[in-house]
Amino acid sequence: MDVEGLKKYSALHPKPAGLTLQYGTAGFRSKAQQLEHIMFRMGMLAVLRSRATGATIGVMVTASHNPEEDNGVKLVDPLGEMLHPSWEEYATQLANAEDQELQKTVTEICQKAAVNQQKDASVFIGRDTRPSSKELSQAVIDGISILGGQYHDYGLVTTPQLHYMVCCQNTQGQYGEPTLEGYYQKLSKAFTELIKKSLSSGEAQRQLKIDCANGIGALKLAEMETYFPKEVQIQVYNDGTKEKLNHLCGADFVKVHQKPPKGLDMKPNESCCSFDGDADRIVYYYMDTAGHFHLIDGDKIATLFSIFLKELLAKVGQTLKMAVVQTAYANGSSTRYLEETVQVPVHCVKTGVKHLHHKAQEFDVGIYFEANGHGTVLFSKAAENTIRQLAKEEKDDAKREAAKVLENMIDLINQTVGDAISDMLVIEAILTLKGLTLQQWDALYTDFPSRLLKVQVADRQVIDTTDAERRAVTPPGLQEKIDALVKKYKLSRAFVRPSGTEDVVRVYAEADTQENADALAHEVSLAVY
Ligand code: 16G
Ligand code: ZN
Repeated sequence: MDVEGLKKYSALHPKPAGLTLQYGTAGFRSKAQQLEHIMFRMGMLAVLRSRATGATIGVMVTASHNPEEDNGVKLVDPLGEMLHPSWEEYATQLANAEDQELQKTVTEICQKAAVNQQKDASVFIGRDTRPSSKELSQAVIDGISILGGQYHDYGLVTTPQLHYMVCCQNTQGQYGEPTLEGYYQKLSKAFTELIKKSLSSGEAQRQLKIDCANGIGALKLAEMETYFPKEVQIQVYNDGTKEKLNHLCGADFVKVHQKPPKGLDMKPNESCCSFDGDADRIVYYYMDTAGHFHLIDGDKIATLFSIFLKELLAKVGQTLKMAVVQTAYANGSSTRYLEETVQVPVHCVKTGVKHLHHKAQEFDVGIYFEANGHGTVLFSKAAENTIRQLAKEEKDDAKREAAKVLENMIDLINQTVGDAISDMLVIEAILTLKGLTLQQWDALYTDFPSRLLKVQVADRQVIDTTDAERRAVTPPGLQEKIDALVKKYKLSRAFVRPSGTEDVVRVYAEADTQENADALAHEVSLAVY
């Protein structure tokens, strides 16, 4: 290790004394001014992780749907997954070491994680459109360089694009080319293959209005224009040329406020969707003729995917195990519909993409979505091989055709992480192939009335949960109080959990009417104090 160089560079990216931050569900997130040292150190950590795994590691500079003034950073593991939990601890340790302890901390991590400091290291970097992102990614580069790592800076990319690049690189091109062109070509080819039959039968062009949250999604959709399937006519709104990132728009805003974003004029029954600030989430919506707003969230996207994939799997006649993974926030009506009507097993896990992704890996076809619109589908290697072989060799026409559709779905879906652009194309393809309107999709089931509140408490960590965050084990007595409140209402449930990204406790309630859901959430929030 170049000790003098490390001293010099860490002085350029000094840690504010006493500041401690934690690598949480979404990596590090904070006000951008507080993150220089974090970025420098995460560049270093990526080098160590690369040496430990012998693979390329990703570093993404973004704070997703958070305000423009914030920023954040996440590491991407070799196959495009989130950083392994065992390394989150090292990330936190390195982030919080005082400047003079930096070298010692790196040595300690290398010992604990058996990192050979002599090995080569390679890191891919990406960033979102925040004004602070460029400079912060420069600090990441400094961190990589000081430990002797190689890097490739992709500059402005969506979070899922960076995940894709890392996966392509580490699978020697099996997943695709690690370039933006490779990504656009892979998606547009699979999409066109999927819908070409419907088009020859005279299907009209699809129209879609997209709110890009004034973020990276707009840039990437513009870049994709030459590749973009002509079958879908898109109109981009909130492209970042006029307004601030995520301000009164984007997937998170639309989901939380259950209303259309600013800057998108919506006529009755027009199809619309919103990306979030780094384009890893998507929600759909429309306004009916009476002017009522209808949100189609991650739960309904998971339902659409499930129906479609289940039908195809039945057609190819293979016993492939399919399941849906949700979190406690999934609307109870979606869970019931999936289990009873679609008849697919549903599993509930803790909030955070890594938990959903991990669980979905247990199945041949694992569909996961958070209600907030982050999700994707994972196909096991065995399932993928079977499907590709059937698509090529199966004698029975109907079976072979179904296998081909599945094969194109595999190529269209970004299996590394939720991806707004890819999910949008999957949705548009399914709606086209099934001849469904947004209204028909929305009508599959009706959400139970629900309410999500946040409560400020002295110390949110006193609340500990179990059963995928659906029950509180501490403080003593809290769960009993919630149980008693839930009993007062029909068709109700409620839970509390400490947020992993804000200093608040979240309270969620469902009940038979909106008034009751509101009342239950309110009463539970009083029990939390
Ligand atoms: C992060 C998670 C998201 C989760 C949210 C919950 C990732 C990439 N993102 O944004 O999946 O829904 O946190 O936030 O895992 P909360 O803990 O504050 O409720
Ligand atoms: Zn995001």
